[in-house]
Amino acid sequence: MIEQFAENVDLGLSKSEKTLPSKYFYDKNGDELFIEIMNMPEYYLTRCEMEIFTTQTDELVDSFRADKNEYFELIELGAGDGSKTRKLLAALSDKGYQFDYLPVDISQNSLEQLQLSLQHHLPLVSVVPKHGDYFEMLGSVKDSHHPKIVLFLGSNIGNMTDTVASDFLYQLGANLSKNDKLLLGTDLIKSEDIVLPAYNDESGITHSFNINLLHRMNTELGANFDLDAFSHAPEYNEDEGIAKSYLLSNKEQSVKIAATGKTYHFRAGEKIHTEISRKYDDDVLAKILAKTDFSVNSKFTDQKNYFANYLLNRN
Ligand code: AVI
Repeated sequence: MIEQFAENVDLGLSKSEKTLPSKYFYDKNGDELFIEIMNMPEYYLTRCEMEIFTTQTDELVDSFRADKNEYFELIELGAGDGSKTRKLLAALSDKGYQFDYLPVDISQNSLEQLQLSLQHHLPLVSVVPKHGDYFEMLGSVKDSHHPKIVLFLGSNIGNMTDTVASDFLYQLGANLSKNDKLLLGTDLIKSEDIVLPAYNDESGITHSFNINLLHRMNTELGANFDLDAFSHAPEYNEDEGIAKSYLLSNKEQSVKIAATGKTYHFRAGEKIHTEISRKYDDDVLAKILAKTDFSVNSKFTDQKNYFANYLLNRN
């Protein structure tokens, strides 16, 4: 795990345009900061998706076209704290569907919290947690032959480039069977005055979230990043509908990383690209789905039309 982290960091920091993979945001500290982000006034995404899950629960359940007499697996990729899914789990359980809930998450800590909270709130729902990253989990999805409904919520797909998203959905489709379903949560393309503050909040939580990546390298890879010598610098291109987060070097500096045995140089003002947060519309989704086995069945949006949950059918 540490070797892979070091390898990924070395690869990213050796490029002429430096990058770091966003999946390393999520250690214990990063998980906690992300929960704070979801509660920030500027971060509308979670509230909008929660509104959809709260006000259209029955419609979502109906869209799955599940058979009450046939057991199915409800798999959630990147489950996080599962608060939205709880609405769905409660409705499915109340309506008498037969299913197991399989939350998949890169964070062992989040999975444990989720399991405890579900045991408390929904003791009748059977929970089978899976620890790992989504890509690793794709193969294991295929091991069972029961019908599957996959949840990929929270705009998590937005943290992939379009090419990676398309490839990911292609592979997910290849591991599913005809008429399995995918519920995909996407943040919709909208103006900069709404999107940018969500990634640049007044209280500086997103700053801490981004800087935590450097802190993590200091503690886990023996790096000597001066955390005050970098700033959080998000950008949003409204035409493309893509937000990007950067860490900006406030001065010319060098950083040593013991785990890679190398020193990395940063120019004053040089940026490290740490995250992409892609926003969607029907056309963007259609292009991403073009080479996959999925087609759009229905679309659920919040009242402001900020966020959409697309129900996709595996053809
Ligand atoms: C997890 N993911 C969908 C979040 C997003 O909106 O891209 C991560 C995040 N990064 C900064 N704020 C939130």
